[in-house]
Amino acid sequence: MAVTQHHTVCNRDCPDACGLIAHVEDGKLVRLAGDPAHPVTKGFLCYRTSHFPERQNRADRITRPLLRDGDGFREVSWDEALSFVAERLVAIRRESGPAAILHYRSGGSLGMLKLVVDYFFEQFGPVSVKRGDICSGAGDAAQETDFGEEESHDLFDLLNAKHILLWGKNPYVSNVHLVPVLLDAKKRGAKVTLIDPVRHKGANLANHTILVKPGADFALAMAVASRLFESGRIDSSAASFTDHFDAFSSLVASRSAAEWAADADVTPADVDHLANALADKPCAIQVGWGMGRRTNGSGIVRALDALCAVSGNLGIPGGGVSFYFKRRGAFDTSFLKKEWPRTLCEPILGEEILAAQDPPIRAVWITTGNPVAMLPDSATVARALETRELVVVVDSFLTDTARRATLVLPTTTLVEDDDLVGAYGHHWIAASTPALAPPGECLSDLEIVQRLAAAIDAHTNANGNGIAKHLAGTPREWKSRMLGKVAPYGITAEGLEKKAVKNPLVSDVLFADRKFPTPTGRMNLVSEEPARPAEEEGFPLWLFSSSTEKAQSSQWSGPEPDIVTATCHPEAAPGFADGERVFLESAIGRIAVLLKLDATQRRDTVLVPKGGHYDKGTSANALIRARLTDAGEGAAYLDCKVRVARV
Ligand SMILES: Nc1nc2c(c(=O)[nH]1)N[C@H]1C(S)=C(S)[C@@H](COP(=O)(O)OP(=O)(O)OC[C@H]3O[C@@H](n4cnc5c(=O)[nH]c(N)nc54)[C@H](O)[C@@H]3O)O[C@H]1N2
Ligand SMILES: Nc1nc2c(c(=O)[nH]1)N[C@H]1C(S)=C(S)[C@@H](COP(=O)(O)OP(=O)(O)OC[C@H]3O[C@@H](n4cnc5c(=O)[nH]c(N)nc54)[C@H](O)[C@@H]3O)O[C@H]1N2
Ligand code: SF4
Ligand SMILES: [Mo]
Repeated sequence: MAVTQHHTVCNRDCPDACGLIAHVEDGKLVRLAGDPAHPVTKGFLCYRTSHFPERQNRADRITRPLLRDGDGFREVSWDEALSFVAERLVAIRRESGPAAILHYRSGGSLGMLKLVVDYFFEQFGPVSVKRGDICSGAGDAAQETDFGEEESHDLFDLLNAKHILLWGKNPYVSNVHLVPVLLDAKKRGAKVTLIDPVRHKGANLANHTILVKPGADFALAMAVASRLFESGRIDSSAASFTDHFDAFSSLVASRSAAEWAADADVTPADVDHLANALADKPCAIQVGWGMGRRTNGSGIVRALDALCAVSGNLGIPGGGVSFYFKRRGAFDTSFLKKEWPRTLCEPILGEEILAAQDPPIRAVWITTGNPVAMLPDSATVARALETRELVVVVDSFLTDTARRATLVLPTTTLVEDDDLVGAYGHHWIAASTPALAPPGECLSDLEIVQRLAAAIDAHTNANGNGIAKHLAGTPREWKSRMLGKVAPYGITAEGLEKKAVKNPLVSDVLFADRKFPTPTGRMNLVSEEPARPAEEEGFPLWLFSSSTEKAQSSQWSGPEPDIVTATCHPEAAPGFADGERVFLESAIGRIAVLLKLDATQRRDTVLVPKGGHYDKGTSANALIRARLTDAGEGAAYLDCKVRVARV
């Protein structure tokens, strides 16, 4: 059989939204490559998606609806599955009101058409939904508070920078298409500094690396600001375009640069290095997403915003403090009213479900998520789902979450996808189309809610006045509907299916006029130090559960490890040997791991992959308490202290 090539876009929860070339032979995905014509993808893909064919072709893919039958499941037809769930949802709505149903949607796909599932639950209910954001809530809140909006400079504006600060970023693993841009910037003379408590491959491309103490970046930023004040290198106009300049100055002056530096466990030379880089404009700050996942995470991002502003790097080409690209900014989602009767806080979802009253949560519908493995405190999330009367999970595999479902509905994967995608690491938008037909009876989330709406209408004798009519439309029609804002620029669904286009609604440099969409029109400088987590007696090591190149959150490409590898400095595990099987214990749980000793790491950290399998004992979230960040209702995944213990 000949191999055909199909152009599409990656919908994974990743900053890069790559153009993909899917190689298909005899209806089977044999290879995935990067689109050479995409300006950011540049013809290459990350490890996890290059190896996606192994996942796509796994024998344990769910291909028919599965209905709970005792401890296991039995395969049922779509008709049986949908009439079962239509009947149950309608009964719960009638008896307890729609707020008794929770729709939880996470990041399994960043496709915009997934919002049609939200729309279904708005039309059917509105039901209860989550609030807050485990991923970027703290940083989002920081930038919205400081600037009144959250956006980034054009990715290629980094080529105008003299200095680039990679603040808590691991580009080789979680943002691989940033690497060529950094290398190009270096060729043009830019100097790169990495600030990260973990020594990773990013250090190879950095000219200077600072292994800051975990969660101490606020103190580090204050140390740098202090040096800038002392040496008269503060932007003289800063007081005119910011609020709280005096309060910020007093906060910086409340300790000496040396005291702040000691608190961050960095040398005065490191502080000088950063102050010099910021003063030698333009200096771009690239803020990673992981650092915000701390109880002081929003405060940390606010401190970096402030550093950018007072050093005069705001609003200039090659400067800025870039955290998140507004990936939905090009799309029209005004069909959603977003008026929900009740919201449950995502980082503490397990407790929230268990505690909900008037009405209690009776049913949970899960779209594009594996909350048992990926939310903190997996045990409580698992218990919350196990004790509901109806749990519906739409997925392609029997995940930790799906195994706790009443009904599992089989769905499409990223190469069978028909959707619109924006990126949170650049400004190009694109549309996916299926490279191949899904196996068995898998349906897209869109088709599932369209069919469910019809089943509900039949059940309620709605006779054409039900909800199905609101959801009608082919994927192409839904794409066109969401492209209303950019259609005047000649952007169409057909066009985007062929070629990615830069969102025409963005500017390459932000706040060039130093005007901000805040209530006062000025930038908001942080003026208080956020509290750091209390020490935990007996648990000396900071647990880093950060992205690994082999997995997209809990979705491994290729074989999933049977045991977690935990990397730490030999002195962090005295008396233990490299390769030894040990326990990692936190205040709430423990998992077995294989120790890997690495003398280049700090002595107070231990590193495991972020996504694992809870039932197999490979998920870090068995150890991590459900705690909120200081703002934005994010999850403080990284404020988890552990110890190494003998098996
Ligand atoms: N391969 C792969 N790529 C991914 C993902 C994946 O699962 N696998 N997930 C995707 C998703 S969902 C997202 S949101 C993004 C995640 O993007 P990030 O959260 O930014 O990615 P990570 O690589 O987990 O973390 C980035 C870096 O932050 C550092 N860091 C942690 N705490 C601190 C701190 O206190 N101070 C400083 N200075 N640095 C700190 C970590 O050591 C790490 O090197 O990546 C996406 N990309
Ligand atoms: N310990 C720790 N935990 C973390 C993090 C961390 O750094 N450390 N990071 C957090 C972050 S940043 C994030 S974003 C979350 C991610 O949390 P989740 O979004 O829950 O992560 P995934 O494991 O990717 O689960 C997505 C599921 O969606 C399914 N899926 C894929 N495509 C589709 C589709 O088209 N339709 C449907 N219905 N399903 C689909 C996949 O098979 C997969 O099971 O994890 C968080 N959890
Ligand atoms: S996961 Fe990210 S880097 Fe990998 S192919 Fe998809 S968009 Fe590109
Ligand atoms: Mo994320």
